[in-house]
Amino acid sequence: MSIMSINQTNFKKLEELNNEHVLKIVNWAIELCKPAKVTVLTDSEEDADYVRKLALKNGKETPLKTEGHTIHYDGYFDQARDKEHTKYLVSDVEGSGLGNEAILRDTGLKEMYSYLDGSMQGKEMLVLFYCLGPTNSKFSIPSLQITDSAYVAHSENILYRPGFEEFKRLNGSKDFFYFIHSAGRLDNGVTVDVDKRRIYIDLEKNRVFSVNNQYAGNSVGLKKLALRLAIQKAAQEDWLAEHMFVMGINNSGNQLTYFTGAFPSACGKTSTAMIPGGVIVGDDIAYLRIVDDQVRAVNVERGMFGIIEDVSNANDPVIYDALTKPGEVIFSNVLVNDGVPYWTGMGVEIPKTGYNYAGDWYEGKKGPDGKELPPSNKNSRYTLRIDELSNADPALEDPNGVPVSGFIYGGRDSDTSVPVAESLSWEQGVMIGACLESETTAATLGKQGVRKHNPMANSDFLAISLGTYIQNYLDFGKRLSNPPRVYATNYFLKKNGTGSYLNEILDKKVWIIWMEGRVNNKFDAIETPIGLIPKYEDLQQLFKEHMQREYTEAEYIEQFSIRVDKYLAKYARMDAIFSKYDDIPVEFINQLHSQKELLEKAKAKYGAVISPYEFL
Ligand code: SPV
Ligand code: MN
Repeated sequence: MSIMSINQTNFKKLEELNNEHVLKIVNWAIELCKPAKVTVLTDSEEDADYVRKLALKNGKETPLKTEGHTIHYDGYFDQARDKEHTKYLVSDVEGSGLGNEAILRDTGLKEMYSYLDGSMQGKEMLVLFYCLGPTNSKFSIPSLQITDSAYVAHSENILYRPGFEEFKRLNGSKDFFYFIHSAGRLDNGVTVDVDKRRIYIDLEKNRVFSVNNQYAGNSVGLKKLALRLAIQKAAQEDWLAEHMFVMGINNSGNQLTYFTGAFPSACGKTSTAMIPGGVIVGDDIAYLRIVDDQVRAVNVERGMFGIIEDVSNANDPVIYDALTKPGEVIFSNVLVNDGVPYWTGMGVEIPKTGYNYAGDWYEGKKGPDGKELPPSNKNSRYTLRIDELSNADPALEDPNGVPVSGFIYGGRDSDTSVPVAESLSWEQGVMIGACLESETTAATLGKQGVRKHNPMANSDFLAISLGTYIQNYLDFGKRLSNPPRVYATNYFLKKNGTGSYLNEILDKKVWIIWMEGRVNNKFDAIETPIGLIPKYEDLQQLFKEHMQREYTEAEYIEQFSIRVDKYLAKYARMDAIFSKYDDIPVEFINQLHSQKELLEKAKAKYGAVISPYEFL
């Protein structure tokens, strides 16, 4: 089959785009994947409905009781991103600076083509057009997705803006990303050959191939696969592509103050974006550019692919409401009983039987590894449009993005970092982001409490060397007369480092409001070696006003004392890590060393643990 054999209606749609590159790619994909049928989708509601129905017809999704809700299952062994088989195709493996994530381009392409060859036999190929970022915006990147999965297409219809009209605006140019995905051979709707799951990123041609998988983090081209391509593009064009939420809050009366935030997974990223009293622009990926000497950000997406575990009416009322009322929602890998979805931590009683990602389920059932199967997978998720949420910010669709006043970096750290601090400079801020670490939790395999280094929470997606990435960040700030403030947060401090948490879940609201006040010149701060920290009186008043709670001076001292020895140990770890790379900017290394010096000096003067009052 070739493009010549697709029917008139579909061919006409492609012709409308007036783009020979698109035609070539589609033709080539058809010849390689050999589908039985090809369908081209435009931005019309009719085409969106075609995809919804197709996902139901071919069993990729099943309707649930509530109107608009469906359930999708990924294979038992296909429940998360496959880091091991996600590789960059490069011509010079050694010189790429990408370590063992890079493989030789020719070798990778040969293997990929062998898996894609005939992968769509007997299946329908969907050709879809999207826009990464708001339409008609200089931030945005048109993207073409070719897939044989109606679930992937349906997810992307929810998560991204339609892009057929964007492709027309391209005027025949090849400045777009493209993604080719096949779920491969299926049994009962589930990928059979997961051992041949491969995700190959072709940095030379701004395209990604993904085969033999269904989990959205592997299959949905526009999410983390596009982020990798965007990181490379951003570094070439002097902007930033970040694994960041975008949110706004107004506590000073005039207008919203916006923050972007990067947190490794399971560190409170979505809940920070969803802080009560704030508005959400995005929860996962942002593009940031300098416009008129100001940083502006757009959400690359218009939907959320969020972790569902522990979403309850008590903890996340806004999301919980969207998940329980009629509206377009895809649930994945949760328990279903009688057409109703259930997940761990939802705050209602979970039935003892049903169907989940491992098939028929009953309480106590064991999985292939001999361990008891939970009702829902740890990484089970919901997919919905942000405008279904009552706190959605209409600025989501602003082609000029929103102005960013501060960047937030947050990790899971039981014994070192204070709950919130503002960096003394952009350069120190970049260092704080690049030194982000997070402790592993029971949620991930392996030992608990091990610190993992995750620069800017972006390390899984760095398509360029760490040194180039850091240099791009430093340069970004230098081009601004007033770079954004940078904040470090830590919601996970424990009593004496091992006991109970020192903060309550919602205390993060106070830290965000403090940041908003700092940006709007409402609060003074105390200068310490690790940055500017809040004054007790300000926090006491904020806790009273927003948490209806007395925040004691003893709590303050415990939380905001500078644990110098712990910080020094952290920076010793960082020294060891960064010295393994050969292209880390000298300016960055100097920053790291002067941070250590500041800490050593403070230690000599005040001791290993320093009360905030010493710095007053
Ligand atoms: C993440 O893991 O950071 C996600 C979900 O946002 S995934 O699509 O798997 O990347
Ligand atoms: Mn993410």
